[in-house]
Amino acid sequence: MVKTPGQLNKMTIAIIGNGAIGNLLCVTCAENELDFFRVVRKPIGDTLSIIEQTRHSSIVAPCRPIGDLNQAKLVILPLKAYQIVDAAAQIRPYLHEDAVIMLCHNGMGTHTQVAQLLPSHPLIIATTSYGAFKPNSEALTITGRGATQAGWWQPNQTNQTIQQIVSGLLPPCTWSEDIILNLWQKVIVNAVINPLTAIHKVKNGVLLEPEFANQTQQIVAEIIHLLTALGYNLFYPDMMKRVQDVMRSTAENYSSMHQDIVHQRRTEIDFINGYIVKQAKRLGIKTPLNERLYSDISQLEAEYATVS
Ligand code: KPL
Repeated sequence: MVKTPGQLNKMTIAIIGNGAIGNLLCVTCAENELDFFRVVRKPIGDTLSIIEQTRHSSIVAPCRPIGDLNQAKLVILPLKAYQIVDAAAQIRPYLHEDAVIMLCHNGMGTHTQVAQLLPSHPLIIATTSYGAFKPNSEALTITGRGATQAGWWQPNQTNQTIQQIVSGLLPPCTWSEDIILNLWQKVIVNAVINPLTAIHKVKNGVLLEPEFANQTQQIVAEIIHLLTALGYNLFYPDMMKRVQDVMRSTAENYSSMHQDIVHQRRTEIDFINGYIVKQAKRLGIKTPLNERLYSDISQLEAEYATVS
């Protein structure tokens, strides 16, 4: 049965952290008049300033203590991939027994660990092409409203009310029967765009230039080879088109990995090209270009880790 807005906004949502996608979710919770709060590590104000194209506005995005998590029936972890497992372990003692957990980040490999850590909590995995960044901890710039794919990790754990709420958060949202396949499709895009833009210090659209064609083709071909061995039926021309479409639609953006490298932050490489390399090694498959990108980005991270 479809719930009325009144029934939906009685349910409390908790958003973990103060990342760009987390704050974007605060904006869309506010737009949907949902009851929500944030759980953050460092104290920040409750007001969030928003810039979207030429519009400036603000919302109240309350921060509450971790102990209040037991009031939330939907707990979203819109964090970096490398923060997920620690965050899941930290929130575990405070969760309501019926809470549904939702992950939304680039890369792969965290969901199995979260499912093991929180076995009694239904898990939603989402991937979105919405874009946002934080000029500072109390501001958010929304660069694009894209689309979202979401799916339940265990098909027998679905909850229609929560599904309806999630559908309204980063719309349009399609529900997938095989969200892992959708994550792989996104990983192909990230495995090309993220390391290449970070290494060459360019915007996403620059990768459409002919000098990057060979590398783009080889990265995609290596991943398709791996996916075929894993039993997936993805076609090289479709995936090339998908990668180029994203380069075009986000041409003016700097990828998240480019931004991480510029700001000397840890990147999600372990969960993108690193994950691909690990899976390929397990199956005895060669992915030399993915290996090189993995090692180049890891090297850049190691350089600033030793300097700072
Ligand atoms: O997801 C992205 C990212 O930057 O992490 C893409 C799709 C490459 C857009 O910039």
